[in-house]
Amino acid sequence: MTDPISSHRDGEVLVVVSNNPPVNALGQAVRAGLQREIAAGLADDAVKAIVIRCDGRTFFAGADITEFGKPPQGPSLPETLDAMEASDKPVVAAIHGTALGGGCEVALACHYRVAVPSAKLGLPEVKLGLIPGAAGTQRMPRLVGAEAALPLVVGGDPISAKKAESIGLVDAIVSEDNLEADAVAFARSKIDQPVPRASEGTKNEDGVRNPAIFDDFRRSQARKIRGFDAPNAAIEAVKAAGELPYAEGVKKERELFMKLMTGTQSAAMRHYFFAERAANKIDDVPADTPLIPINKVGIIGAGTMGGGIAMNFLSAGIAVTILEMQQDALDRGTKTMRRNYENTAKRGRMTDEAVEKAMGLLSPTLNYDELADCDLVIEAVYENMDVKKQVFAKLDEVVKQGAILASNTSYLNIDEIATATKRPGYVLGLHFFSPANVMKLLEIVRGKETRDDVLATCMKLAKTIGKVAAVSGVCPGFIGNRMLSPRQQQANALIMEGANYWDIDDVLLEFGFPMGPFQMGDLAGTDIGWHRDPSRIETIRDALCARGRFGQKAGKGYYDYDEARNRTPSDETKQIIADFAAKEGKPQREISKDEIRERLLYPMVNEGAKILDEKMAQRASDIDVVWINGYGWPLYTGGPMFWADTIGLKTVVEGLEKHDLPVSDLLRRKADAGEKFNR
Ligand code: 3H9
Repeated sequence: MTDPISSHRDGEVLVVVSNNPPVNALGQAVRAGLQREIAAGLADDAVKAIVIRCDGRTFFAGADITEFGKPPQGPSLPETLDAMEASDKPVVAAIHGTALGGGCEVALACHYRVAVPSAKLGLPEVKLGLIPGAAGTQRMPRLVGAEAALPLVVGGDPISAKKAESIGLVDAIVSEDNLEADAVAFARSKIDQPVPRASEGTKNEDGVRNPAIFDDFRRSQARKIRGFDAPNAAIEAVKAAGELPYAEGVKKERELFMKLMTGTQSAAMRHYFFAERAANKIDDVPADTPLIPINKVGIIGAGTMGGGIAMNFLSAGIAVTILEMQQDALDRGTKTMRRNYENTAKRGRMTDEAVEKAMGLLSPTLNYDELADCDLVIEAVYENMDVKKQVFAKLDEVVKQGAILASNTSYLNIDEIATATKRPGYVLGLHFFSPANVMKLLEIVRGKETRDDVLATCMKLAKTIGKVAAVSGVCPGFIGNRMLSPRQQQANALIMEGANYWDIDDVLLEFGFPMGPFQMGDLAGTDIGWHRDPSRIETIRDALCARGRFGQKAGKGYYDYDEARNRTPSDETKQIIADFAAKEGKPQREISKDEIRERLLYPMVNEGAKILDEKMAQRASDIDVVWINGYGWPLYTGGPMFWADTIGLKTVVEGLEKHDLPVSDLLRRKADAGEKFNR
């Protein structure tokens, strides 16, 4: 293996360069090289200053995550950085790309930081269930103050070079394409001056003067960090930076870091990091498959779904032609999109120009012929096979050859839809989740004839529009909804056996879901798909609708709602459920929360195993990606399949058997062999 670290001289400045593609992760060889070159620079009297920079697309993007969980190999990052900061010769970080995690900590241990305008800096360790572990939580508040450090360390989102300069994290912004020379000139201007060390900074005193900032910040983030261990540890570490001398603060950081590193949350979140990237790869489609250029997208249907889908492309700068059957529906859809953008702008998350730019790319139409030159058309019409087939037959007629035709169906058979066309190879499913402009997941449904270039193009496109994609084979409900179905069946069965419906929601909330199935029903509206005949009562939902219990919008559904939309269990709903159970002769009993959790979640794992066995998902981790991004499965458990691995597949099998629920072949085989879904 070639040495990733080299150095060269520019007069009295030593330039240390890392070349460790793809992201200059700080693996053992990089740390060793940095330590060696810096020690050499410090020992050489002719060297008066040092610049550290990286080749390739980015400054160090962090510690090498693949090394986590393995026996540590020296030198450690903290010791490498301490030796560097201790130098009396100025050390300058020259930053481009993303200085993240350990990379940002390298920059913090340098005496100065210069960055190109497009650079970003951040401490995203919380997203891996960790906190910075190379003194980032101690140097950052001392350099920029606790108040500015909190969002960086606890939130984990990177900031721009400009913002970093404004808080004192970056000393100078240099020209975009002259980084090394500008950094060398900057370093030269600091020769023979006393060096500022972040570890000796005093900005952290803001947290001592006003200790309320920590609790205030925790409160402001409460919803976002519910259930996660790392953000609380991060707050504690930043607070410690004000309360403890530097060396003790570092010790405190290490303690917190090690506890998180050896816990299941971080293991789960690291699993997810790689799962998301693996999901992007299709095993039997070569990585160099040529892509179909997508410059113009057609959307059929301007309702909530079609409009939301369209916004993804508009926001990414891709022209969209949106088609409806009636002018008023088209106008309504277009207006809603504009209103959504304007609301985003009002919240300061988009400029007015960006709103106009996005809307300027939209062409509403009532005429199919205007879709002729689209490179991709996505239909988002009513979920009915005959309707979908008519739409696809029409599209096949009018849209140019070589264009991709996609359905947003959430459960219909893509292969059957494809038979309505003479180009089944260009047909696939692009299943967006509502609200489609917000939800991260895109299930890409691969038909039996879908071509490699069509799939590869859509995978790439997903990234362009900021989605997390996972490929599913053709089966009813694909990966996500197929696994939702047994959970819903159990939820319905449980309430008929005497479980409180609010206990079912609470069990899922306690597990970490944002809401349970009955809250979800109320949010979406219990009247979705209702036949609208109050005298025909065949299900609990029919009974709720017959009494005007349409959900949150009516102030009552499964629950009663107050003005602030707080829910309380409803006596009327309890009676409706009790009457149904009595009518069906279901004996009632008390049902524990443990039983509820097992009966809701284990059948999902079982269904996931069947999906894997039938090769409807490429790998178990793809299923985790679907459930985390599309259905609110808590990230800190790693997704259903990783969670099953952590509690043990034998436990899952025993639980299913205890409740007389089916166990799939694959699940049983793996449990018997002591195996896991994820390696
Ligand atoms: C840390 O630093 C802890 C310290 O505080 C404590 C030290 C004691 N390691 O995302 P991409 C791989 S924790 C190993 O597709 P992009 C990635 O798996 C770390 N591998 O590219 C992928 O591999 P493959 C804190 C890594 O352009 C390839 O690189 N840092 C690492 O869309 C390309 O990645 C972070 O959390 C890594 N650190 O985005 C930053 N990073 O091609 C994590 C990436 O085989 N990284 N890989 O699938 C990122 O956020 C993005 O990768 C980045 C580039 C924004 C840099």
